Amino acid sequence: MEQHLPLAEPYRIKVVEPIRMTSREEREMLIRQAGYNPFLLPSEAVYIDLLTDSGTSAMSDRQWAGMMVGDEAYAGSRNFYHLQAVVEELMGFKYVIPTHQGRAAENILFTVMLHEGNVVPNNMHFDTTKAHVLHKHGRPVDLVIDAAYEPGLPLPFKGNMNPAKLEALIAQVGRENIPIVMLTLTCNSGGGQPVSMANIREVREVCRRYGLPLFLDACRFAENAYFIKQREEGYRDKTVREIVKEIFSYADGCTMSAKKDALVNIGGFLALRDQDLYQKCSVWAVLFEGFPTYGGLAGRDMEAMARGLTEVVDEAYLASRIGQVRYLAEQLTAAGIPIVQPPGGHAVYLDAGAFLPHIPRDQFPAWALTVALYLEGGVRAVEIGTVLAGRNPETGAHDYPRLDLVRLAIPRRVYTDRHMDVVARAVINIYSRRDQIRGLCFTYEAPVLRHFTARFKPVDAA
Ligand code: P70
Repeated sequence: MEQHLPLAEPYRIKVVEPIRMTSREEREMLIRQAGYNPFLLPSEAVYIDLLTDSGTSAMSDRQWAGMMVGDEAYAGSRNFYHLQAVVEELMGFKYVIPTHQGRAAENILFTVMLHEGNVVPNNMHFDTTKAHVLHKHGRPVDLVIDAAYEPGLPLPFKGNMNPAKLEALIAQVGRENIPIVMLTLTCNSGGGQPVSMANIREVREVCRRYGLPLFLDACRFAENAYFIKQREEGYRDKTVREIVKEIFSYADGCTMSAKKDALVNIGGFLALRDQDLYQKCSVWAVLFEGFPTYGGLAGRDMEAMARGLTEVVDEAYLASRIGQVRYLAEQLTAAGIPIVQPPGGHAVYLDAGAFLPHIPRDQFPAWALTVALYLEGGVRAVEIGTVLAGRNPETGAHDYPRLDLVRLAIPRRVYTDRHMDVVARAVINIYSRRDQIRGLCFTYEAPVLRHFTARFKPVDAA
């Protein structure tokens, strides 16, 4: 019988960057020298780098061409106006402040909106957002649905906020102590899981009743919109652009790390609906980032960002992007490997607790899995588990997170499905001899953000 043609990447490759597979012996030496910390490996020691999907995208020829028409004026660069027009058309926000990356937009927004003792609800805070709330002496609260903490449960929108939890929090702390409500699209800390349109609407409705502004952490908005089109009743026949427009119509503004769904290597922005708030934010933008029409970026970077934002909502691109993540996930699932189900938009998350049940949590099973993966296939992944979570500042004990995960984040338009085959095989190989993987202990641990600089040794090593 005749078969459908498979769907291949909707682009061809014009420029290549050589990468090299090292030998097992080299990797053993390299990871030992790096103190068993993948963050400390030189990138050239890595064959397939799945540390992050942030800033690692391949730009298109159109974006590179845009870099050549950068207007590097200090004020009023044409690329800024282009970016502003694209953001307004796509998201409906009139005011845009470019920033050097996502966390800089968070810094500006929280400086204006947050006061000591305030509480910020979010489906799940990403680390930088959490750190910024804490830095302003606020309290970040995660209100995601409980299913988000059950890795095996394949629900379509595990990034949803529980609106009843939001109402309860408002009743408990008082609306005057909540300056903004946030939703992170997609929910990175929960496995790259999308938020449904119905949920965004529900949360919006609670916010409206209490007069609270709703902000989106929009890093992966296009991936979230694509999931809505695929999974939510009533959206199949809408375009991704229409879905994106509707998503943002419920929000008062957004912070954006353009390093994800704007397909650039550096950049971000803060987008706002309200002129007053924009004026307040621009004051801090000048202090932290630069004049509000460049915000810490070159004109050419804003042009690449504007062009990337129009490319990312292309449905053939999104089908290939999300399809590649699913392709990797399906191979792992077929081999019985425990992953967060369903796979996310930008990454597959291995459930290290279930993968390595023989390693006690204080010997960092998820971290040990990242080391094993590097040794096996030269693949660099990131631990989203106990090491990342840090210590409880009061007791000094590990602040055990609910899940010990390893994230395989897939850069956009960078690797082929053949690279995914290598990753899948590496994971499957180590799974077949998982009982031989040993835990780790610290030889150096920094007091804050310990994961970046920590050094380890295998537990039974001298
Ligand atoms: C990632 C990176 C960044 C991020 C995010 C959300 C939902 C804001 C930001 C900040 C960070 C990372 C993590 C581990 C290893 C390397 C890098 N996420 N909100 O990979 O944006 O970085 O531009 O300031 O995911 O998830 P920015």
